[in-house]
Amino acid sequence: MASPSTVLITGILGQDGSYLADHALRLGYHVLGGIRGEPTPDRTWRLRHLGIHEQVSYIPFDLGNADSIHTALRQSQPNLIFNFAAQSSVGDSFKMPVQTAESGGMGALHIFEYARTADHPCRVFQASSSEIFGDITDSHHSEDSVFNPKTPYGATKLFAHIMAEAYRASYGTHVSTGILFNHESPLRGGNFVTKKITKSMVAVKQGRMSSFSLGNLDARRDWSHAKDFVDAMWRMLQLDQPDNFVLASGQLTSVREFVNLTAQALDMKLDWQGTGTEERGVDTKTGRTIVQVNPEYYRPYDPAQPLADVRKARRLLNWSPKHSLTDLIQDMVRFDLSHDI
Ligand code: G4F
Repeated sequence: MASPSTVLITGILGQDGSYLADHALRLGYHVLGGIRGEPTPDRTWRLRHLGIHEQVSYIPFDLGNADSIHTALRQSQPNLIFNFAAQSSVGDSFKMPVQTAESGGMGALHIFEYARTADHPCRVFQASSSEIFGDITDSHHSEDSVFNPKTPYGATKLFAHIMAEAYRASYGTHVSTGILFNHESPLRGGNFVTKKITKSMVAVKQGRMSSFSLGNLDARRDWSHAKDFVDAMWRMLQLDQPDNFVLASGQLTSVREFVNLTAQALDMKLDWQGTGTEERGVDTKTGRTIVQVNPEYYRPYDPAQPLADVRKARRLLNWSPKHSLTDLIQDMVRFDLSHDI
């Protein structure tokens, strides 16, 4: 029987998994990382950066394989499970809808099923997503808003979200979900727009790159620091009653404005010229084009993100974010100035 303080984290090698592992270790928990494949240095860089790689134990865990999931859970008997593992890129979900659904949908269901049948107390956090809202239907979107996803990623996340509710209602299983708006950090993967921007702008500043391309500059997102979200997720599993919670800052910012704020953090300034695919961001000091638009990065469907209503999380979790968007960008830029990851 595992110690009563075992936390199993799926997706521990990603941004949220790494920060959550750090949080749990600081609180004295035994942290197990469920991973597919080997914990090689190139895959464990986030845990190494946080200085916690040696303190984490790994267990084979393949979200696309039911036997692997049940074996890992029976062997480790965790008391808390944080389920982050999934194909997490909305953009990539258009290219691989089946894998997205298998890992993100059925994988989550097997975890809930373990928690339902376990002979020891087991609480689950399921990473849900603002992508489950789909079209904007309210002035502010809360846990009770209409869910109408249009992307394969959003549809998959909604399946797991509703299953979590079904397990709570039908069996009393302790599964909470975080309806997560965008959350970023220095440990964010380079396939997401924020990291692409900070990393590219730093490379331009350091003379290692002359320009880079983005897709939809008008897309607006609600960006928070991942560290703040991890704190809220932990609080969710401390509640007696499991529930759903929207996590967000409540503020929308465009991709173009994120570029401007990154430039500001690097003591640069851009002048935007042209429109549509001809739009470009020009460095006001050098007159050189730094940012271009490449329609290859447009998505088949890119729904506008709604404004978030975060009152429930603030009230019931007694949670408030510690980082502003400026703090987040400064943190990312500081990291990118000294690391090429
Ligand atoms: O950074 P993104 O790829 O994040 P996206 O699609 O909003 O998804 C993230 O947030 C969701 C929660 O809201 C999570 F569920 C999900 O797992 C993930 O964490 O793209 C943000 C926006 C999009 O509108 C995209 O069209 O940026 C726009 N964009 C413009 N140019 C770009 C680019 N996105 C990427 N990845 N790369 C570009 O060059």
